[in-house]
Amino acid sequence: MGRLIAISNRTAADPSARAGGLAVAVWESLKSSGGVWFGWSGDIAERQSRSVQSLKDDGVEFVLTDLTEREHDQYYLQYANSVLWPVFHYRLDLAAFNSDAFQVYAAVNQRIANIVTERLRDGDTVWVHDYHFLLMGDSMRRAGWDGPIGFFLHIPFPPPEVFRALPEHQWIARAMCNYSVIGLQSEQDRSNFTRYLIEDCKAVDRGDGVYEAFNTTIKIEAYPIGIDAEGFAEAAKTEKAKEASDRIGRFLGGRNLVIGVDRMDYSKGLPERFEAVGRMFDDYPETRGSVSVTQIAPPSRSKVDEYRELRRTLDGLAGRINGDYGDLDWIPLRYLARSYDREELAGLFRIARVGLVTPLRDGMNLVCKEFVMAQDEADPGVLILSEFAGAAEQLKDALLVNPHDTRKLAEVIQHALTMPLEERVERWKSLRETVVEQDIAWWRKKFLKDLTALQDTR
Ligand code: ADQ
Repeated sequence: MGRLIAISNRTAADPSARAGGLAVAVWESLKSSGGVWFGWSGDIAERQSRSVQSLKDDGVEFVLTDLTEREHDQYYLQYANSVLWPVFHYRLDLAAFNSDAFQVYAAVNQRIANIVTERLRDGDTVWVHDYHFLLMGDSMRRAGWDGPIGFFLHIPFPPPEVFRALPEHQWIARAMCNYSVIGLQSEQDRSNFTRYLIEDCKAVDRGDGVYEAFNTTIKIEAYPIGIDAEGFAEAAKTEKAKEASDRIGRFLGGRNLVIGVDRMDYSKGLPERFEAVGRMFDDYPETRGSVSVTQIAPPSRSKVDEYRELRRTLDGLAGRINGDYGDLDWIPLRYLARSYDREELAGLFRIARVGLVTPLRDGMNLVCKEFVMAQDEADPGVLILSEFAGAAEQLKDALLVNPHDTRKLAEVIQHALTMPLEERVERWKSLRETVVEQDIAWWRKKFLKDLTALQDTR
């Protein structure tokens, strides 16, 4: 096999960014093939001084470009994060449609495609990641690359009825048909995307995940992303993890911990989760004084208005719940707007009785898988998982909930808190088996097997 070429908006050029699931998966694949990783440097520069830097680490080459202020604003903040992110999470109400920003988005895809294509060699395999680069396949074809290109979408693909609201939907779908393999997180996403192609692009289903559209064939499959399962289980047993459990243990004073860990994003269902917690203290008085809920949610993309609004809503809800129910020696709902490192999170998950993962919509969600792997097998906690996370298709033995139904969610939290040990162990064993079997290496191999199969037939 030739070199593996990865393209993603952010790369793991900074070693501290190699801890996340995607970074680990891509990094491991690149190291074994002596690959190249293209992306944004993270810097903003004037057009004239905008550079393309190349650096090498452990046999992997990073080729990074700066963005101009305008590119950063229109391509990244506007089109990717204020149009595509909400639409792909089924939130047309939050989309700030903007066709000027689309032009810049397309231009950035083309500019990076040119940088990549100039540096490609025959036999290279290209793997593009996520919604920042939906047009990359098409842009690379324009730049002259005719080898296989794989694409993996980390976020959901919406139903055709929602996708059609995007003014540029035809352009985007047609451009995506230049990819050779398109990977989606779940069966639901795969079915949404292929239904759109059949209904709007006259695609023909050739069976076995192969579709024909616009005179080309595309393999379209669900490849649910996993985590470094054994690595996370180990992280939960480190000294740092234990210190974090001890610190929160002192605050808990023997109470049960219910934990949530998310990026602060409207897709994660945080206001609904807070409402449900308030409801639980209302409907189940026995939980007052005996349960502490901790939500960790560092602000992300704080330049975008909706996130500031979300922050205000959460501050208000947490204040109300603590004002209504709190006591001299008990804070019912703690909300920490900061991030913790992997070992600390693992330690917090391990000591929690319940993990609350209730996004309104999520491509996969890795936190639920991390929660499972961090548990103590002799006394595991219970996972409550939204039926609208991609992970719900795999983790059937979690307590699956509709996050909009806050009354029911309150009841399910109470049920999880009182679940007998035997049932907790049984559910956890089954969840653990899936998370270990379908881990990050399994995901990478599954995708690359399909992509390189095309390379071999050329
Ligand atoms: P995200 O939306 O970022 O990812 P998720 O998969 O849950 O969501 O989390 C990614 C990582 O961030 C996890 O490893 C988690 O531990 C970490 N993280 C989250 N909150 C944190 C906090 N408060 N402090 C420290 N670390 C935190 C996108 C898609 C998901 C998809 C992933 C991978 O939106 O649906 O699962 O990509 O494909």
